[in-house]
Parts: sequence; structure tokens; C-alpha cells
Amino acid sequence: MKTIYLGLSGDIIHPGIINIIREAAKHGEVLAGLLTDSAIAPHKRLPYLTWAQRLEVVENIKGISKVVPQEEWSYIPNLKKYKPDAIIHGDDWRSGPLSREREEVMAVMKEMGGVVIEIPYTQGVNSTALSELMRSVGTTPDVRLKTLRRLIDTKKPVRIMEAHSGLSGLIIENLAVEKDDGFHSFDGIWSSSLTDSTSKGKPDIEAVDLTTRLQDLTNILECTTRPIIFDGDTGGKPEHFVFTVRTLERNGVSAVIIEDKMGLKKNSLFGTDVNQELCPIMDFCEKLIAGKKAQVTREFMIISRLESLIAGFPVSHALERARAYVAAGADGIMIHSKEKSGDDVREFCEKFRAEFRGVPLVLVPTTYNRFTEKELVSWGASIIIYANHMLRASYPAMMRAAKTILEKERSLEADEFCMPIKEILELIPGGK
Ligand code: SPV
Ligand code: MG
Repeated sequence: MKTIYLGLSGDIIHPGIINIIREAAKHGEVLAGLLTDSAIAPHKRLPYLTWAQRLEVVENIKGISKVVPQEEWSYIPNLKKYKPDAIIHGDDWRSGPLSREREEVMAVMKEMGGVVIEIPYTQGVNSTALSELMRSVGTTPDVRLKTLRRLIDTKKPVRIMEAHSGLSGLIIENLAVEKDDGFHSFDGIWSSSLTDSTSKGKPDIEAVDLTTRLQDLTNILECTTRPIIFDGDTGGKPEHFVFTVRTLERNGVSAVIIEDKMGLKKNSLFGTDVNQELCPIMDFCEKLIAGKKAQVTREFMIISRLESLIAGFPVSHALERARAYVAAGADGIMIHSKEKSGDDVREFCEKFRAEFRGVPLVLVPTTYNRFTEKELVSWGASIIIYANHMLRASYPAMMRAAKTILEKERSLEADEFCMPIKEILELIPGGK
């Protein structure tokens, strides 16, 4: 009996996949290579189902004889390991980003004396289109909340972008850019105190009223499915923070980041005139412990944000606090700095990673923005937050259109800076 290899994600099973399995089974025993989350995550959206759930589905499909993990996006390592007589694939990989992979597979199979079976792609149904449809249906708080931990376990970096409105949330949800290694998109959303308050024309001081922050967050929750990291400012008093944790969890937020400042918080990126006092270590730990005790799910994350470097203290000061916060139960550490060189953050990352290999480390490279994601990951970053770019991009665009109208005393010339009405109507599902 011949062995026919079929690589699949098994997340959304549709007639096109059943057709490939049926065709494969005609040639021999079907060996399914089930892609792991970490094989998929850098190239495509994380599957809706976990690997174990997908395994249970795929194992029970008629025509599949055996399932093995495919740990890489590329088929090659598994082809070399299992040496099947043939690999089967839809003929859609002849063009587009998979065509290079196809060539490599062809070469390897030839070398091993095997064959490549291509079958006509089933028109009108494919996983990507179905996935988009599922996204338009939405998600549940439970599924959304758990996604961040899955992403941290499978992808480096987890790429987070700020949203301050439903519209900015929609861009983050839907935008994908095709690169050599697949599609790049944002993995999740940063609910920023700075951009939330700025979009309302207010200063970025402490979130005195969580209710107002949550109203805006609701707009984002309603039209997106990606995980959310909430900027919790200082978290307030422990007695208040426990309610914040529960409220965020109930809404399906994956993580809250609280900063170790004290008193009336001001934005960390302000000039040097800000003499922000830091919270005593023990008091901050007490707040963390209260928050961790209050959470209902296992997956919700409380991340501690170190303000030592912002307040002018050395890396050793930040490290001492990081140790205390991790010991108190922090699920991750965010190190913040406004130093352009990035030297202080880099030093912190390297020293932190030497002590804590597995603790998620969050960076916000607003000022040290010349470093690429790959470079920041090499320092030890797990999550990268682009904290304010959607808001900062929108303001000059609005300004330009408004100025043009004032200058020309009509709106004709402003049209070139504006999205056509037709497109804006089509942007929102059901908006026409
Ligand atoms: C925010 O986005 O509100 C933040 C990050 O807290 S920063 O503005 O860089 O302090
Ligand atoms: Mg903030």
C-alpha cells in the first residue's frame, strides 16, 4: 500500500478538503500532516480550534489513515521524515505565495523517487473565504480572551496595534499584507489610555472612569474578534483593581497592563518636567496579588509595566522590580522607555531574559522605532505594541482635508485626500 501525504490545518473542514482526501485515498493510505499552531501562526491567522481539537476532528475523517504533526509551514521536513510515495495538493499552489514551496516539494519528491499529485482546486469554497465569513459572525468573550496566550505560545513577536474606535479596530482586524513568508497582519489590539483620551480631546491622565473607557472598548469589541490588551494605567487602588479585572475578563479582554506609578498618572512620553513618583514595590505587588486572586479564568493575564527607566532610574532598578513582580504573580513584564537609542531597553531585555526565559516580555517601541520586529525579538521581546499610530496617523489626514476646504472654499480639492463615499459605505458590512 502506498502512502500519500496531505498537509492540512483541519480548522474549517469543507467539501474542497473532503474532495482532496477522497482523491488521496484512491492512491493509497492517507498520512495527514496536521499543521501545529506555531507552524500556522507566522503565516496565517491562528486557527479557531486548538491543535488537540483539530486532531480529534481530522482523525475521525473517513479516508485518513494516520495523523502526524507538521511542525513547520514547509512540507519538506515531514516529507523527508516520513518518505511518502506521493504528496497531494490542490493545483491552486501553482501561482501565488505557495508556488515557491511547490517547486521545493517537486524537487524533494523527485529526489526521493516519489510523485506530486495535483488535483483541480474546488472552486467557490476555500478556507480563507470561510474564515472571513466566520469573522463576520464574530466571536465569544471566552474564545477571544484565550487567544492571546495561544499566540504568545506560538508566535514571535505577537504584533499588537492600538485602536481607539470601531473603525480603527476594523482596520486592525482585516488588514493583511502579503510578504515572502506569507500574510502579515496584526495579532491583537491595544486599548490605549493615551489614544482613547486624545480621541475625545482629553488629557491622558488616570482612567478615573472605567465605564467611559469601556464604552469605547465596546465599539471595538463589537466589530472585531482579535484579542485585546487593555491599558489599565496604574490600576488604581487594589480594592478598585479587582473590579477592573473582573469587568475586563467578563468582556473577553485577554490582558491588562498596569504601571508602577503613583498618584495622578501622566503619560510616560511627556518631557522631563514630569516628576512622576513610583509606587513602592510592596504596594504594587499587593495590587497584583489582589488582581490575580480576583480573576475567574486561568487565561486572563495581568502584566506589570516598569516605569523605572522613564523616571530616570538605571536598568538595575527596573530589574529589581521585575523580579519582585514576577514573584508576586505577574503574567508578563512590560519595560517602557522614551530613550531613542533603545540601549536601556536592550540591556534590560538581555538581563531579564538571562533570568526569566519564559516570562512574556512586552515592548512599546514608540521612540526607539528604528529597530525591526526581528531585532526586538532577538533582544527577547514576546509582544510588540504599536501604541498610538492609528490615532497619530488620522490627525494629519483630517487636518489636511479640513485645511484644503478652508483654502479653496469648496471640497473638490479635498476629495483626493478622502475615501470615496461608495467605499466608505462598502467598508462596513451591511452599511449599504
Ligand atoms: C498608552 O498608549 O496610553 C500608553 C503607552 O500608556 S505610552 O503612551 O507610550 O505611555
Ligand atoms: Mg497609557
